[in-house]
Amino acid sequence: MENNKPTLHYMANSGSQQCLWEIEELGIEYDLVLHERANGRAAAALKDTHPLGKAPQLVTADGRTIAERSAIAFYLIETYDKEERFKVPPAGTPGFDSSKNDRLREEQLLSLVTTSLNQHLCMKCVLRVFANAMPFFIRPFALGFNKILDKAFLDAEVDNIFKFLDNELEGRQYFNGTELPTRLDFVIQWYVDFGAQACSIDISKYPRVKSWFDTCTSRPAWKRALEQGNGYDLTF
Ligand SMILES: N[C@@H](CCC(=O)N[C@@H](CS)C(=O)NCC(=O)O)C(=O)O
Repeated sequence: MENNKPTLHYMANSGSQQCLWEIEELGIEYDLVLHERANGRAAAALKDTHPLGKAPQLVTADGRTIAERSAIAFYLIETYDKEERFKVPPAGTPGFDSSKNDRLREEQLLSLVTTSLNQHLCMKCVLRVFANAMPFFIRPFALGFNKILDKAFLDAEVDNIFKFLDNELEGRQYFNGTELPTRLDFVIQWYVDFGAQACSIDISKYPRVKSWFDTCTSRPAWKRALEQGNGYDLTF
């Protein structure tokens, strides 16, 4: 497909919203293919465009399909942010402390949310869904087991990471200390939202994270993305 526009494969109620938000921030022309979930899972059609069969996927203007939000965020900024509005300013930019906002810190934060935070959130979420799906006479035991696991292990891990993220936002509106969101914000926003909506994490306990979250979701581009997509509700 070569039509000079990228195509975003968007699935309802998923992290596709963050890619659409980024595209709307960049203000580029794009095509959108909306997929519904099939019994909560990825629509089969998503396998037609990429063997992993997950959403989001971005088909570039020259026909390459990219999976993984973080890679999509990287590609979009590298390709379309010609004025470098959503990039981390280079070292030496007046008024910008690049010693604290370098690529290494960015990699650390991306890895933290995409691996450590993600695995704990997914475990919390899957265990809860599993317990709720149990026959009624087993359910209280399964829910009790979840509570023990949450208390003994998962909640403390998640809390530690959220506190770390909160500290990383000290004195800054966005994660890189920039005036506009960068790749870090586009990627991290999903994990925070997933935690808040799907895992009932009270983000008001982390005031800087809460304020950053509100700043992100009050941006006109975020709201336009919500209008363009076919649903963004992560509570179930
Ligand atoms: N690590 C991937 C995750 C992709 C992924 O698992 N997407 C979810 C939606 S947020 C999905 O397609 N779920 C449906 C399924 O697994 O069947 C990314 O960051 O893009």
